[in-house]
Amino acid sequence: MNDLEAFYGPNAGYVLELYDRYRQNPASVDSATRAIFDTWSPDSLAAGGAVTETAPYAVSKIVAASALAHAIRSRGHLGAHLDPLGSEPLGDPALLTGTYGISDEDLAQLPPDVVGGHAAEGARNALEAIAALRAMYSGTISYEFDQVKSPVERNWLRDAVGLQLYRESPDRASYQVLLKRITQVEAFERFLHQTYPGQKRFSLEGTDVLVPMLDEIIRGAIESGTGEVIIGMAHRGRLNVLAHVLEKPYAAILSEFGRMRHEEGVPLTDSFGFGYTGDVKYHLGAEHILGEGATVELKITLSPNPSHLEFVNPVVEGMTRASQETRDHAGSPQQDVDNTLPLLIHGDAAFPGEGVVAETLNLWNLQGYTVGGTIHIIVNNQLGFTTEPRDYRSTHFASDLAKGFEIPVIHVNADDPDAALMAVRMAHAYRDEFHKDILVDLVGYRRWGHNEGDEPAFTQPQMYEIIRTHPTVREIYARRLQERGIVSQEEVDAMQEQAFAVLQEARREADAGLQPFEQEDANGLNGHHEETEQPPLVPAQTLIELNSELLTWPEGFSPNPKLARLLQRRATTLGPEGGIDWGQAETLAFASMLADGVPIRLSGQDSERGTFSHRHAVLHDQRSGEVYIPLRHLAQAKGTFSIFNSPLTESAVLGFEYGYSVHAPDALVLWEAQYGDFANVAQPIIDQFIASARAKWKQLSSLVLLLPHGYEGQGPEHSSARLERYLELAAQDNWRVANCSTAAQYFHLLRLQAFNLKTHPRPLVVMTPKSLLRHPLAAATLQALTQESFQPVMDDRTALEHADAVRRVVLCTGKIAIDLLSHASRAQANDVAIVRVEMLYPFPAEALKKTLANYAGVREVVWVQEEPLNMGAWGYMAPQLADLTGTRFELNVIARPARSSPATGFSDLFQFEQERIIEDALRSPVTLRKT
Ligand SMILES: Cc1ncc(C[n+]2csc(CCOP(=O)(O)OP(=O)(O)O)c2C)c(N)n1
Repeated sequence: MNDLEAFYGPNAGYVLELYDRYRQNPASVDSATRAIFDTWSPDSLAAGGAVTETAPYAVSKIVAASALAHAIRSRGHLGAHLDPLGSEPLGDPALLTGTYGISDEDLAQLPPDVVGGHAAEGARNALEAIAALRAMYSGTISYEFDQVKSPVERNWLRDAVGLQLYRESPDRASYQVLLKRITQVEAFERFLHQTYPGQKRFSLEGTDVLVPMLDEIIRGAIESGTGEVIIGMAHRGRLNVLAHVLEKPYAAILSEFGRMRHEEGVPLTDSFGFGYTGDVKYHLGAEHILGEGATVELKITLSPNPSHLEFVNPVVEGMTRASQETRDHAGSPQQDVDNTLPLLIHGDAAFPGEGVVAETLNLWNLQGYTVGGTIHIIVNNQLGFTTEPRDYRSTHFASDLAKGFEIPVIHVNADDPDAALMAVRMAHAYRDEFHKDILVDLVGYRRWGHNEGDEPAFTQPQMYEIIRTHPTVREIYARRLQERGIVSQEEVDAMQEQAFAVLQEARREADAGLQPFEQEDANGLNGHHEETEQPPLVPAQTLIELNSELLTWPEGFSPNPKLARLLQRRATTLGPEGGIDWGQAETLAFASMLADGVPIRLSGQDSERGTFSHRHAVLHDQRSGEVYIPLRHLAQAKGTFSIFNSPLTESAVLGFEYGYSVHAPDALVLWEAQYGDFANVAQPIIDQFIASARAKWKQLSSLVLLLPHGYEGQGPEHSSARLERYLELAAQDNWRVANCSTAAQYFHLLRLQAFNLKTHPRPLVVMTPKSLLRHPLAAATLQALTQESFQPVMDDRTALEHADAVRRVVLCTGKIAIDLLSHASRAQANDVAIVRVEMLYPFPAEALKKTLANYAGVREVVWVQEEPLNMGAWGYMAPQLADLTGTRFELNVIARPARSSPATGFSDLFQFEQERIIEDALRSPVTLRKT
């Protein structure tokens, strides 16, 4: 044979490439191929000849077998039997023996080594080794690892599969325990189905094995000494998880079905007064301590969840990070990723469809957000409500999105409980070993409609024809165990009878009202709170010391000289001349809180420097690039300081910070929007969590939202933080909404929020300024920081000097106040007082009343805002001001006309309108006192 191409057929190029690799490094090919190549001589190849009479034939077969083995390892999932309903896998020619020009007979002639790896161990020939490989990669479990870039991880994963490290060989009793568990899961659903027909429960049937999978993860968590497992999941199977994993008593769940009313015995009005309005049962969270009081305890937390699918993901990640960190010391928090395990359970339609999933996956390796890996499980019932995969995702697998984040994927058929447990054991071990995310795609089906009132045959007639006759997970597993002589029919029946008997008993209890389930009110949600107390004043000397520490950098550390000069100006502003700007006031507030022992975490886009270059919390050495964070080096600090530039993401980052704040009630957690407008990208986190979680779930948070806001001619998108939306959502004392006009007020507001962390936790929404960041009229003095406190309403000091002359009180909030106060025509407007409403919600009725009482001759109250009439605070203020002013004064408004877009893109129009607003506001009142 002289023609290599003809001899080796289509594999010739591949063989030569392998041979080249072998010549450069013999270890780079597997041992069987190496043994063949050892017999080759480069000269014979150069001459285009065969190496020996027998080797070339063997080599072509060897290479073919080796290529087939490689294809099975990397694409076996395309041929795997994942669908319990029996649909054909996608397949791939690369998985077919014939594609390589060989047959099973050829494989049977070859040694198993040509397949290599662990599949070869124990096999008598290549055919058996390939069969073993197919069983590993294309059975009821299969894997996708090629997206993992690290060879160490890939080898670990291949070994785990090849050695079947996580396939346990349970004893008889363990099989029976698993069957019993699956029986409980099924019985629970069946019992609810029969007892409360048509009531929504979002049955787990078809993916019943999820519960034993969670059991297995929890068992593993106990073994690895994990302190807490935090679970995020949607509606599907949630009641089952609550009952069996969180051990919420059956009777409690059944009584919720039976009663469908709010807390028994509590009059509705009282309940609303408490601020608690509750949620449907399949959204509720729970906590459970396993082994309570024993030496090893594990806390299991199921986060409450809104209907909005997948938005709980970042919240769980944030809770996890909070649970992993200690913060009671100076510097940065100590994180122990082994302490807390996050577990996210997704829907197959929601996972590829909801953008917040990708946003959250992107967090896994970011220093500010990593939690050392999350175990993801897609409960894949192959339908999203009535929508089929071909209509809801563009990729073949529901899990494909995860591959872009280098996350390994394990697919498993939900009718094979043993394989499903193996999948989670392996996932857990990978997470513990590499501290990375991993995903299990649990492929099952949905036995009923989306909810139990739905008729699925309307839309999926063929699928449901199959499901109707498809045996349940329990039936299949019971039969399998019976066939293997592990259980008898009598034992199977007894398990079922017992499971139903327990449920019957629970129902009796529920009907008798013996066990109303009420989670202990650990959050101390207790009625309306009048905010009268202020944090203690910070002594001037303390602030002076902190300020000088903040401006002292380590020996040899050299930040940008221009920045250093700018910052060193802060050394003088605590003197009598003042000039403490917004950034400095914030830093001093933070420093004083750290000295009080309040840990701080702040994140947002470019927040380390600050979008408007005003913060500079992180300094960069000009030569080494090293960073120095002064707030981490304060001698007096008793709490940690964290600050992170976030990814360009709003939903996931805000959700994360919200979760962090819930789980770290000791810390002041702040999220800063680049511009306030961008917060609406995270609208579900605001609506579904921050604004309403307290009322729905008694979940408490003190998260601070910093939202740059103010009309400065930058166009429609950088002017308004949509203040109106936060005010519209304000009720039941759910949060505070503030718009400060001075650095001192901001200083005091932050300290007030920190002060209230323990006694009165509520989120705080702050409109933060842009032009006021360095405006002289917004700057503070040391005295204002150390001798004053937060004022919900700021009176007009100048007007007070001639209060009797005042006829018009202009009420306004935020930056427009400074525009009015600094306008040229202000000097002539002696009869106008400019009063600032700094805390918009809770509405400062008392403070406003007192302020108005200072102006005996006032005839008109005018609300002045830069925003269009249909935006800003007017819609919220109007009825409350009307109540306040009654018939004594005329109540008017000055604003831009109602608009659909918040601001103009034309700077001349902006100027014109702004001028008009200010001049109208400062013009002498024309209205007459009403009778
Ligand atoms: C953000 C959001 N959009 C729409 C819905 C309405 N919805 C509820 S369940 C569902 C289908 C979810 O399908 P999948 O993710 O596969 O979960 P499954 O219910 O099948 O377990 C839809 C569209 C929702 N709850 N949340």
